[in-house]
Amino acid sequence: MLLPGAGNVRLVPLEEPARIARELASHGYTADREAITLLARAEDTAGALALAVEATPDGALKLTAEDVRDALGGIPQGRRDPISEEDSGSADRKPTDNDLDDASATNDGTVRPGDAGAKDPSVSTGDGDGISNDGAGSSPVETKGSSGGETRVSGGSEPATGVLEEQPATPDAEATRTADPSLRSLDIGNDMTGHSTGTGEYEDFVATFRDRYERLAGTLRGRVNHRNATAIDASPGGGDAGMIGMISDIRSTASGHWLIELEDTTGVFPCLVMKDKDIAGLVDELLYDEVIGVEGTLSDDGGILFVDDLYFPDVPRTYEPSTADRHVQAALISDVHVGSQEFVADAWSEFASWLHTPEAARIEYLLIAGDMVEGVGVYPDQDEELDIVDIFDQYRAFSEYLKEVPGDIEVVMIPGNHDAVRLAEPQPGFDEELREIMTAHDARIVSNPALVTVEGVSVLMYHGVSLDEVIAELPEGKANYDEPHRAMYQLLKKRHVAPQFGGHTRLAPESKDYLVMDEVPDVFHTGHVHKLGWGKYRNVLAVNSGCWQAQTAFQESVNIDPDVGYAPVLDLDTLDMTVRKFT
Ligand code: D5M
Ligand code: FE
Ligand code: ZN
Repeated sequence: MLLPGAGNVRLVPLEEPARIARELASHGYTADREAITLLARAEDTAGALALAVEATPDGALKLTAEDVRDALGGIPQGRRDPISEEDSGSADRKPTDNDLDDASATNDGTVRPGDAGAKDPSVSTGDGDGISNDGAGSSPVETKGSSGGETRVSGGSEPATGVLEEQPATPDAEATRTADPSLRSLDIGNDMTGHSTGTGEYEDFVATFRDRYERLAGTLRGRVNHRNATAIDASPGGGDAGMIGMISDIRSTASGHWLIELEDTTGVFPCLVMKDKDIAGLVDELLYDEVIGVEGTLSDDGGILFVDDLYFPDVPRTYEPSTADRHVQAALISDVHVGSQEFVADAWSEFASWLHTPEAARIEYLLIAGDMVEGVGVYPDQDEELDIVDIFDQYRAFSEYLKEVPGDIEVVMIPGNHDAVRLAEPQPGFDEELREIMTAHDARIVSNPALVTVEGVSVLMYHGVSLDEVIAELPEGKANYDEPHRAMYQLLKKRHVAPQFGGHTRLAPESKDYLVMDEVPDVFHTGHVHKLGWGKYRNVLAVNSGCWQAQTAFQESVNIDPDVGYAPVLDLDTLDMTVRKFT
């Protein structure tokens, strides 16, 4: 199969790179895309492969383009084409006759690598930096990609119906995969791996919640005219009052108003939201243990605060996300579930193959938001659907699949609820034994959640177990499985990835609450609910990334229809999203 839209340009068949990658994987290697491209284009691929493997230094895990060139030496590279010339365009390559021809035909070496927007005017390049709505009302319809093409959404605002643009799968013919590691930057923040302090004692939880309160209250202090619970309690009735607190209880009164108990470090104070107030419409999105601010008036006896205004820590309306200063992309995926009978290996391999094509040349980062494997004993009767029953074997198999991904892509992984780390959040990154199994890619293995800054763009990666809870607790219109990004908006508003304690989401006590969003992320990336959905909340891109596991028996029983085999690709320089479907 040729790449669609390749025209008269001869490209490597899509299957070829993955086949080579698998072959190399069977020898224990992962490989740079450039190395694989060179092998694929060698006249005798099999022979070149064998030579390259032989020539690779003992103990090396990664086959580089340099290794391949060294191994191939004088072997003529008869199947090269202009794109491959650019593909192999590292400065220190050994030129061949073909190289020279191609160089003169296509590229003087000064052209800025391909810009999809420039190639195809129908593609939005994300010029709109406008502030999108706050997630209420207009919901995006862009929750489905299309088979065999890509779906683009502009980087500006949360799109209304019809803003989707279906893209023919035109290769970015100018793309030069520079893959220059010196241009890359990847920083990890909020990684609690190796820093767990909690012993599970009651006092530890107190410390965690105090820390949560202090930090989230900090985001509200400037906006809310507040006093602490004890001070309000001591004041005479009447007059204005405001408080910042953690919600310890919410209940409706006999007359249909809402009584919210707010707790701070000094005590608890009852606040009443009258049912006829506008803000009463916000009560149904409140969760226990989130931090909010209120302002209003005290009752005559001073015993209750009548709420007029309610504040969330929230994302500032004027928030301006950072962008990369070069055209580089990250693929955002999750929920691979290797080891499950429903893991869709074909879709995965098609995705991995595609990553080797020029179209994907800009993808230099792969972020995986948890559930690498299916795990064991995660849900009742799960074992009946296991393809691989041993957890370590599952990670071994996952590692093999990961080897199909180009070796020059930086991989970042956080765990999910199916992974072999503690279930309570924050979850530390994989332990040594699992890292040992997954060494092939030298992936960055960090905690769930973690703040991953890629070329200046901060991506909050969180697996997403709390999304089930948000969806269960909030009305359908504010959070549902078909629009998982809307549930994510709620977490952004609360500036916390898993506010509610004691429910579905298990929380671990730590001296610091790692689940607080101290900083507003530029991108919020989750998975878990196995649905694809994305949109912008006050300029923050929320992406829930679908899965690689077909519907399980349980999901069928509760009507969860998973979005399988989608790869959302983020332009780091514009924060535009492209979604590609693999089946
Ligand atoms: O969960 C994928 C989605 O399906 C997530 O929304 C939870 C839900 N799910 C799946 N299996 C179960 C069972 N057995 N009970 C409750 N909810 C379930 P993931 O954890 O990624 O498999
Ligand atoms: Fe999952
Ligand atoms: Zn999950």
